[in-house]
Amino acid sequence: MKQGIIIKGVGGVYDVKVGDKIVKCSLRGRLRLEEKRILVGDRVELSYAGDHVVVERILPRERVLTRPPIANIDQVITVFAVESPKPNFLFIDRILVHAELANLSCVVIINKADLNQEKAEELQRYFSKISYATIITSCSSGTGLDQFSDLLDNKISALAGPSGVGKSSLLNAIAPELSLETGGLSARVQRGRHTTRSVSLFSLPTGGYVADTPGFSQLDLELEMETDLQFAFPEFQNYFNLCKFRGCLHRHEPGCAVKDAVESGEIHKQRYEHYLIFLEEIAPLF
Ligand SMILES: Nc1nc2c(ncn2[C@@H]2O[C@H](COP(=O)(O)OP(=O)(O)O)[C@@H](O)[C@H]2O)c(=O)[nH]1
Ligand SMILES: [Mg+2]
Ligand SMILES: [Zn+2]
Repeated sequence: MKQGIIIKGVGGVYDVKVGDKIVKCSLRGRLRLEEKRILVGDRVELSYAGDHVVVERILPRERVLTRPPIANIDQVITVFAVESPKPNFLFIDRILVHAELANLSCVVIINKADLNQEKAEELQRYFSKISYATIITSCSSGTGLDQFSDLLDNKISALAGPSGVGKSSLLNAIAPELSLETGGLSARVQRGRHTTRSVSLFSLPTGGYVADTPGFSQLDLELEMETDLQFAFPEFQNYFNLCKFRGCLHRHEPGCAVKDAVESGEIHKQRYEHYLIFLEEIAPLF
């Protein structure tokens, strides 16, 4: 029985990557009845009946990202530009937090370095300090593109970031045969036409798969408790056990080691402010 990976699904027809081919499949009736939602990234077993191919079985999933829905995802890659558009740090943190809560490893790409190399390095220091792996790239000069390509090698990744930062350009640079449209406008037009945005994976010649996503505009956190949010901020880890109160939310509690670390500059004020914004979203004070 052949195995493949679902890379796209529209109206009950699935594109499955099998070896180096893409095969159109439908689902075995039994699977359709089970209503187990099949996701891009799912590894499946196929059976062949003449030229008709059906998905027989979905193999057990490892990690799942729920928004956008991708099975067996290995990493989230946050992309932004040094300028044009200016980095939106709240949006970047939203993506990072979302990935952390899904227990996914996260890499930060600082693109358009050709526009301001100094700023790119400053941003790299900022994110490295929080403990994120970062890559400085430029589609114009070619900086960092080999590293970017290596990062995607043999993995399933989601590229997340706002429109215009160069996500499609980065993918075109390492896999020209994708010939993705760039410039941002076309993507917006397309979104207007299809109200439900379905995610699909691009298959890379080097063996990886990548989803080009607009980012996570909503932070619908699947948290058991509001005390879980602090775990999504790696640089808080050394402090929150030192807070005076167990269950400290690092908001207004006295003897808070996280707030002290913000005061002394060990934790970046902006990150703490974003923590408070997210906390307010999941656990409003009033
Ligand atoms: N200067 C510069 N422009 C870039 C770079 N990467 C992409 N762009 C430009 O930024 C615009 C948006 O790129 P696009 O790939 O469509 O961004 P996306 O919306 O994130 O997919 C396009 O006009 C690109 O030519 C870069 O590294 N440097
Ligand atoms: Mg794009
Ligand atoms: Zn605290």
